[in-house]
Amino acid sequence: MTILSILWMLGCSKEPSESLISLPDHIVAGEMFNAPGRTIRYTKIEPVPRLLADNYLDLPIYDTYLVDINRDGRDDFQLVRSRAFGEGFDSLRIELHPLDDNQILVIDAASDWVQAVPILDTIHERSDWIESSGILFNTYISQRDTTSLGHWRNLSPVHYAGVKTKVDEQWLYGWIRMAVAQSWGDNLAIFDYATTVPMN
Ligand SMILES: [Ca+2]
Repeated sequence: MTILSILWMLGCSKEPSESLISLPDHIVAGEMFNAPGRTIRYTKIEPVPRLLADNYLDLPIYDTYLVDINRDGRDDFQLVRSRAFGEGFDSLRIELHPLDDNQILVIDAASDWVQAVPILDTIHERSDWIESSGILFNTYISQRDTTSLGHWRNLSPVHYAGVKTKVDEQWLYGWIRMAVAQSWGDNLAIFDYATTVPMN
């Protein structure tokens, strides 16, 4: 038996390890329609819910918006806006909470800053994910000035939060499109969202 035929036999004896159910391994930010290798479930929100008002003092102390990204009747992510009062300043924070075992994309795995993904960027497993709450931005407002921290501050209008949900122990990738108004810097709107789904 030649070395070549042994190598051929070794190659043939390899068991297929991949599941027969085909799961897309990424989604492109802003992707709404099915593409080769990816089935997309897209949801547009009407009307656009605004989490924030024109003046932060008019805002409720706490409010939330739930996202059922694959529309199976079970909420997957929660946007939370909370307002707090400190000594000499108020603070206003927008967070993205993954529910159940879901995860969100952050700027690096050691932080909890939610990444603002530009349109057409690929969201995939090699990104940095956390399963705890992440912060879009945190704003401190005093009589003198306003300071914002976070990847979503001072952005051009539309960006995407990368998310993933666990289905049958495998990950499905998704995005949530949001905008931060430039006039005040802290006015967040949610427009639509999408996720990959298993392909039949
Ligand atoms: Ca769901």
